[in-house]
Amino acid sequence: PAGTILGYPRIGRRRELKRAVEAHWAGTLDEAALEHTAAELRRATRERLAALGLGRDDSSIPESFSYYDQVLDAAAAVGALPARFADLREADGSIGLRAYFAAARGDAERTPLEMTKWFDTNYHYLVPEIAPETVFALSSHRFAQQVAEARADGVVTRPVVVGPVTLLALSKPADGAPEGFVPLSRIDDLLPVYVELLAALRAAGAEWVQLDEPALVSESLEVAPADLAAAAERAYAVLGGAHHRPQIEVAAGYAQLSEESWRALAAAPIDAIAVDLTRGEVPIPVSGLASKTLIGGVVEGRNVWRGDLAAAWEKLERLKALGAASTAVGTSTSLQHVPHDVDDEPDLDVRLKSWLAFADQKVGQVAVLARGLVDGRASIEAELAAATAALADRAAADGVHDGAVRPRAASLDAAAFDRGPQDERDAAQEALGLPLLPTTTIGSFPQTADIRRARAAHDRGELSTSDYEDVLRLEITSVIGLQEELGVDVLVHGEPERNDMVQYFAENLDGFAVTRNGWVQSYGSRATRPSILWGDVSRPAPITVRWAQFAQALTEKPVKGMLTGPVTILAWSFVRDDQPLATTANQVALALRDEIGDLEEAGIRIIQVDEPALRELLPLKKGDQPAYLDWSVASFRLATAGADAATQVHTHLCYSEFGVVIDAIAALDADVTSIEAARSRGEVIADIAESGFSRGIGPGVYDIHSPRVPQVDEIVDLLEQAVNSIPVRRVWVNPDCGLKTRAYPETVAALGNLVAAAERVREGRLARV
Ligand code: THG
Ligand code: ZN
Repeated sequence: PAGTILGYPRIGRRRELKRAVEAHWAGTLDEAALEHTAAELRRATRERLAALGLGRDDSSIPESFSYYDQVLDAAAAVGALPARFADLREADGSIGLRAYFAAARGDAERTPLEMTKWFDTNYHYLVPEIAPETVFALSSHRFAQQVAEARADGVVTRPVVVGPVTLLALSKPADGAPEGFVPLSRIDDLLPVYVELLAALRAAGAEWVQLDEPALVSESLEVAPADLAAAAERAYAVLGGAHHRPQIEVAAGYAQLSEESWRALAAAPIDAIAVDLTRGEVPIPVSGLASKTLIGGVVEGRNVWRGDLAAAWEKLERLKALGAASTAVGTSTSLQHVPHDVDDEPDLDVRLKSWLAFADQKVGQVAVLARGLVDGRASIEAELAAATAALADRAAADGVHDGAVRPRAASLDAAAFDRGPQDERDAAQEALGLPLLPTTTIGSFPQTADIRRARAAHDRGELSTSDYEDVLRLEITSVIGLQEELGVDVLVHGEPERNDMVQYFAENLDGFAVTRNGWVQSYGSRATRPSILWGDVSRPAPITVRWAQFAQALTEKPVKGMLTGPVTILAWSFVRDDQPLATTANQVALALRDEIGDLEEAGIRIIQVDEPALRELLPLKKGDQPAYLDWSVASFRLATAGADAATQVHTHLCYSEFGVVIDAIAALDADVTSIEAARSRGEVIADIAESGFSRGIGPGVYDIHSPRVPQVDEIVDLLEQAVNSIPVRRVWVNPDCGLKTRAYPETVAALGNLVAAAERVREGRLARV
């Protein structure tokens, strides 16, 4: 085929899969009905892709469905689920939905697989656990069944499976594996099962298979690029040498394929290589290409911009010059990272829509470029010109360049990024009168069904703004009262007015648009609707001041003002691609800086600027990391440096791998930082102690992802551990993260124990002085 995509959203245009899967989990939809819904969804996807211009019979339609996660799918296919799920297998030993969903979600006796970020995207995959004794055996026929299902409808699809190198490179050693064991060392044991899988796919009617190997682009995995390339060389010699197999396409999206891996794949007995030409360059000439198809990923799979089609065409021409047997067009990654369809957005401005491409529009772009490859550039001149015109229209549009925003960002000096000496701030903040080991929470309190209902009714216009705000006032009053009763030292208003910590700001800042149906899978059945940051960002009016002020008026204790930081606002939105991220981040920072000024004026003395995504956006290529850390830290400093010395600035970071970014965290120069530490508390505290981190620090003392209530003694132990390696004056006491997804009963119990533990440790300390 001349054109294809590496994958398509699988949640459904109206999140049909989420509804069906969650109903199945709740016991209201049986397995047969779930399978039926999933099959209908797959059928609708194939028909749509065909209607958008992919061929029905040339393997250009990918079969990329997943009930939960593609890494779990591959692990299940090769039987690589941890032993604790063994008794959930079917009678014949295969892995059915029961074992599959248990591995994804856990149950009363079994912890689920860990979840972590898929490369530098907002998608989370499940981490397989591999032991020296893990037995690999073909254990699920789903991939082959889906090929046969499509064949029955007259469509020849190309199954998409995470490849063996990436599967092992993304796995972690199972508990109890010997020190130094590396899952990738099991590749030779795994390959025969992939050979069997390929044979099954061929037998089911697949003419091509796509094996996804994005690990080959990363420099941020445990295994070095040269070792990944060596594993790929071995793996594809074996798989390519298999007798009964479909043609093999190896897809390496998300960044530039390492040179070693490029050479290895070019030399391997496979049939096609898909490369990312949006975040990577056209690769260098190498031998081995004359027998292969090269698929140029020139259509971005992870942003929502229509982009420069003529430039994409030029890249394909340069790819052609490498002399492969044939050249095709593709997306840079699976389209799972973008929403379904711009035409499904009745509320979006028509002019903005003309600059956008969601999954369906991107498939259309691939189809156009594919036609060009077959019939020549002249045949697609009109489409190329239309895309160029849309780009020009975008570049010239009001709002994309806002005369009031640019001069301010251009005239910043070093002082704008600097809060001044820490000792002066410490002295000024004494006035807050906080006790030793102050207690606080991260910001959100449980979002009750009542609040969600009220917001939904307000959005639909069925609840007046004043009635909705009455609901919010009641909730805030109750949250403040609860914290006073519990004896928390630094209070929060609980954020009942926010649907999502990024979307809320996007809705209240100029330069952003929000979608109605633009859902993107985050993990499993969960999705977000990322905002679209399309123009210069400014703040038409204060955003959080009113609710902060309302809450502060209810109590003598300090109430924290709660803001989302610039890096996180960018990380969780679709960001304009026509200027450096640093420029955009500083615009957001200036809007937040003004918000902080207004909060101070309203009497708020502690302000938290959350950056949970700081670690997530870290680039895959080592060479790109310093520049990223520079601009991300600078934007946070720009947002916060206008604060008075007496204002205590807090920040919060999620996810626990801090080692790599600890210097950056120190450079944020926040007065107090709270971090998630539940899963690896010892390491986090050691990292902090070792780094000589000299600010206030709150390593979370309990895991908010579980309804379990931590006991006072446990929290006391954790606090003792913290104060033994970090100066006690620096230690704060808080949960790991926001409480939004928890219910009230366990929240009240847990916070009660947290306060009691802080008091006990405090008394012990004072008694010793
Ligand atoms: N906000 C945004 N992006 C994020 C997070 C966030 N990305 C990373 C991380 N947090 C992802 N975590 C989640 C957790 C829960 C849900 C989605 C992402 C979730 N979503 C609801 C669902 O799918 O049913 C829908 C929520 C809604 O109605 O808006 O539960 O916090 N922007
Ligand atoms: Zn968090």
